Amino acid sequence: MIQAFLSLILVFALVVPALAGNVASPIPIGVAVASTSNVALFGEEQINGAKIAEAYFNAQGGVNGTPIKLIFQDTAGDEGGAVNAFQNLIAAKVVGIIGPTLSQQAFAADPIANRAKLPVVGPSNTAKGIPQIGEYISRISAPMTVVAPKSLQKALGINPKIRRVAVLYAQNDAFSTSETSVFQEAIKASRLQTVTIQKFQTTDTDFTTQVTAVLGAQADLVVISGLAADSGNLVKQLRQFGYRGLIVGGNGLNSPNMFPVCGALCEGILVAQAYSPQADLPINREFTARFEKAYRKSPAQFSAQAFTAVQVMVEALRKVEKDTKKRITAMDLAAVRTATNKALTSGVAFHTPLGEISLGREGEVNQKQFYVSTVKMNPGGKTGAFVLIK
Ligand code: 1QQ
Repeated sequence: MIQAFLSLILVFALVVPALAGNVASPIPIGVAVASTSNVALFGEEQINGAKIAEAYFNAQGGVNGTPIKLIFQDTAGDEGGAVNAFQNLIAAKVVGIIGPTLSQQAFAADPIANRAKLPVVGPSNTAKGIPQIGEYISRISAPMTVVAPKSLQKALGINPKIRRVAVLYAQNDAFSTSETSVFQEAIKASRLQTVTIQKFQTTDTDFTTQVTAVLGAQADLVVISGLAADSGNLVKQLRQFGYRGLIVGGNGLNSPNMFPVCGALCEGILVAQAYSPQADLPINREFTARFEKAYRKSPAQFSAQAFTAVQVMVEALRKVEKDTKKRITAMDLAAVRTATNKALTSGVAFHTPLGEISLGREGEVNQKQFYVSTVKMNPGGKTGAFVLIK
């Protein structure tokens, strides 16, 4: 009896891997973002947003009745971590990957998924050149070429006397170097003078050199391209040393998790955003209500973008079922990955919390609506909010 049972287990062990060509149920979707390191300041928001999406779309029946399951893998903050997470997810037979958090990581990890022919949707990669990594790479995060200049224009609207601009950026990060070149061109195009360009590292905590240069150059606007912890400390030290002018922050300053870093001194930072929790759209009302119930706070951009990345993946899977008239779970994994990539980049409209978006053939996002917000800190200086500038 026991022997018969054991041989049954053996038969299963031999047969099941042979059947693993099909997609599992629930349908596994990989999420490779940072849950450790400094980059977890962004990653935590992404995980929160993705989990809301998983529950929301499964409550709607998932992919025409088959639920989805998000498989989370920590990328930590560097390229090696992202490569590792991607390899683990490919081995876990996911239909696609949402991630990684940083463009710096995407340039290292995305080529691996591209070679394995599985679709990657970047939830927060905004550097130039991301969709061009390969056929299977797309993003729902609008590139900084489109977004960054909007905050600069707002700063000039608030203070038309601005002439002298100090530019600071993290030189060891692909997004930051990409974004600063966009800012620097916009500064030139606005006929402003760049009085100093200062570099730093995303791991820096002491910005005395850079702050001294900004004050010495008598800048009346500071423009920062970095990540959250470094930029937060930079802002704090600028204010502590006596800089009084406006500060424009890039996408790395788009996280409420930066607020505890600069505290009350975060007040007034201007940032352009691809999302507003106030956007009056049916799906955004659903998203914000569920998010607020789960986390007792309002969602910010990185959470909304992670929700959106899950959404486009789910809608692409639904489209594959509709077009092939087959269930995803009755299809071969490789075929599902290729068909899902096609469906993602077919140009169909997705009605998301970010507004209506579509992904072009090359995988680039088309988004219509952007916002500029200013940071308002609460008394006590620990928490705050991005307040929309009309
Ligand atoms: C990128 C970014 C970062 C700020 C995302 C967290 O925009 O790396 O592309």
